[in-house]
Amino acid sequence: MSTLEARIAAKIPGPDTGITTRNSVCDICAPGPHCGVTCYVKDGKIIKIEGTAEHPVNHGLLCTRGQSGRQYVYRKDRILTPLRRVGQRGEGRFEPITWEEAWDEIVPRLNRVKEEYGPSAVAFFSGYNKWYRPFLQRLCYSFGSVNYGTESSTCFTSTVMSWRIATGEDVASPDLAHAGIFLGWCYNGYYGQYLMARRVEQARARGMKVIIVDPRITPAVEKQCDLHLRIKPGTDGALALGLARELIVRDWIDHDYIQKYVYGYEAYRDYVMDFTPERVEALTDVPADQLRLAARMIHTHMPLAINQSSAALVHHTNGMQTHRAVMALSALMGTYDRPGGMIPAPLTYAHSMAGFSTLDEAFALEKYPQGQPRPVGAQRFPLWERLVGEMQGCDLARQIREESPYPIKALWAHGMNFRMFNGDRELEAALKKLDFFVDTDLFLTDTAKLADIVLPCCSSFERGEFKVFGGGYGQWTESVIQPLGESRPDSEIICELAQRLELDDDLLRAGPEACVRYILRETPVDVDFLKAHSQLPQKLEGVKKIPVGQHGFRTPTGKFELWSTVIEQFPGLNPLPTWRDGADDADPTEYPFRLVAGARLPNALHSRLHDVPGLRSLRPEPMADLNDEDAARMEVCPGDRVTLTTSAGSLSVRTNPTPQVKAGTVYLYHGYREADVNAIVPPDHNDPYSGFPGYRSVPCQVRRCEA
Ligand SMILES: Nc1nc2c(c(=O)[nH]1)N[C@H]1C(S)=C(S)[C@@H](COP(=O)(O)OP(=O)(O)OC[C@H]3O[C@@H](n4cnc5c(=O)[nH]c(N)nc54)[C@H](O)[C@@H]3O)O[C@H]1N2
Ligand SMILES: Nc1nc2c(c(=O)[nH]1)N[C@H]1C(S)=C(S)[C@@H](COP(=O)(O)OP(=O)(O)OC[C@H]3O[C@@H](n4cnc5c(=O)[nH]c(N)nc54)[C@H](O)[C@@H]3O)O[C@H]1N2
Ligand SMILES: [Mo]
Repeated sequence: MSTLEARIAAKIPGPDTGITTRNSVCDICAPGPHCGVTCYVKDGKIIKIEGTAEHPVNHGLLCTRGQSGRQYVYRKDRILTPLRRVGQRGEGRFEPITWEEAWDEIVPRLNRVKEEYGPSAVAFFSGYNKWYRPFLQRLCYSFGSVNYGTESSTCFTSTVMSWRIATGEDVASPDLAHAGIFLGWCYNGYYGQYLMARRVEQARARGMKVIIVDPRITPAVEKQCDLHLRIKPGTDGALALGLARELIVRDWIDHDYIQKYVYGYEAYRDYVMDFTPERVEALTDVPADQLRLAARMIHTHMPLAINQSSAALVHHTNGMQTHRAVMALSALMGTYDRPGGMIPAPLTYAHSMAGFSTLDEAFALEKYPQGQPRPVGAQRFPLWERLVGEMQGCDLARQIREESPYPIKALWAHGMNFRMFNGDRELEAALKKLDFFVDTDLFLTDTAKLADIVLPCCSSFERGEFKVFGGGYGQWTESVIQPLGESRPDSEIICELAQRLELDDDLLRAGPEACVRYILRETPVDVDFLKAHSQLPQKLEGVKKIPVGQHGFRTPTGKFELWSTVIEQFPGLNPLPTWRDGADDADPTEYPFRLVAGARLPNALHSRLHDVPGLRSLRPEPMADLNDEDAARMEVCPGDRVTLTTSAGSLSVRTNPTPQVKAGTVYLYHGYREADVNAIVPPDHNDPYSGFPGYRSVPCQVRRCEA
């Protein structure tokens, strides 16, 4: 091998090797962490990636998923041209068409539905991706429809609702840098948020104590925990109320804070008095003495910060109330909006938080249509409607099927995955019933196969976009390779649809950059400067941040509401953070197990990585994690197949017996084509407050499959 060949093989950049490096971001997971990625490019192809050492978020690190970025971008099912369906829905037979042909079909068909059934008969939906959402939301409203909805019908928004009820803010995050004790409720940073795991490591090194509430023995429990409360899934509300009782009875609470800033304390105190340690033990499996110890640890190691759970805690039919009950502890202990406690943080741009506000929400809502019916899900989940306003996507399948209270006939979707919803087969059937369905994705997914037209979008490496990062950073990224085939950024596709439809919205029609400049117009962010320094996030000088302790409370009473003056207006819903079991009153002889559908795996991100070879090889088949003693009792060996049965049906899957899983529980990750767990999470197993599916405590039977 010549020296040059050796240098090329070693992927060394230089004029002789023709290899260059350019920086981008990984957008495989949530926008908050979006890590900096340095791409090695040769002949227009990415040949290697690594974490960007100078990036202020990941400092050169990448997780298992991020490291697969190259395989993800070049997945063999990437869509390279617009496609028109020629077979039956779901069959997967398409013909390639030009963008012109695609628009020629899309525009009249959307307009026809609008004329015949009204604009709200066209729904606009986004899957997990957040980066283009302000544009999509505005598109929906400019079109005249109220039915904008997203994956956030099942993620994070229930958490947001609970904060809006308590404090009027969208979110509050644990101040790990100053906390004395971290209540890691549903916290397993090593699988779900490795950058947070790092921050917990750093805080522990300076003496912070950690209590973890989790049914499983996770890496976080093994490495970062002083006390593990091994709870029965879906019973967390009882534990939170029991902790509150213990703190009150011992007189360890912050009377001064409560008196000044808390509304409804007396009613709440009376309510929690029933949750004695012994009763809580019977309800949750957490020993009474451990509850007492946890309360004492909180008292001795103040200030208290609590994990902000966007999924595990709120993925229950009692989830929103449970999240309220947990966060109420920050009011009792006086650590909401206090150093080392829970710090309110505004959503800055496209679901990312950078410590300041932009006009992102105002931009999205500016064209909200008047005189339209209520959004999908509003009747079934009225508290959601009041606090969120978007459609609650969990009711979409029902409304398409029943056409009640009005029909939904067309759907414009970006990155839709029907398998994300409980009772997903009903949504699959509903999508087949639509008059017209357009899906935009990178890959020809099973959901895209149900569409009439599929549009190809590109990845974060193939586009430029505005981003913000925690700590007050902004960046305007630049593409590192040309978009594959004829794929395009979603933001451009959305703005072009606005143009093609000739919507009364000059701003959207002017394109993504004009929109971003508009969103940033009241901040000192200099877009031109960012564009000229695209390789790294830039510290944004002069942005307005509210100091800790001065956020106040934007609730009707101007206080932290333990008794909600908003919820009290809704008959049948309880203004206190009341408890009931997430497994409802299922018969324990018929369904002795609790199925936890979807706790995070390090090698998976929802449905999008199951077809990435390197990641798939780490867990080649879907596996149900079962407690090893339960498995032994049922004579189930590692790798044997079991049948999981719920009131919605059965599925069969291989097992992985492990002591990490608590007895009586069974875990299966979601998004697998060949073991679709949401098919057996009943379609009506939802939280009446938020509409969120109860994915994490489904009454279940487990039986060994005979050969
Ligand atoms: N690798 C990976 N990371 C991800 C994702 C992914 O798909 N893969 N998804 C991202 C997204 S969209 C989200 S919303 C977040 C979710 O983030 P998390 O909610 O933090 O993630 P999970 O792993 O689902 O849950 C954390 C822990 O909660 C425990 N748990 C489950 N049920 C219960 C319960 O009823 N009570 C208690 N106390 N604990 C319970 C689980 O055993 C698990 O160890 O993760 C994000 N990060
Ligand atoms: N049983 C169970 N179900 C769950 C959960 C659970 O814990 N258990 N978690 C819920 C939660 S918290 C979440 S967040 C959801 C996940 O929500 P999903 O929307 O199911 O997430 P993904 O499968 O990651 O992504 C959906 C699609 O987006 C495509 N995509 C990726 N990037 C882009 C892009 O830039 N543009 C476009 N147009 N498409 C793109 C992907 O190829 C994929 O097909 O699942 C929910 N469902
Ligand atoms: Mo999520």
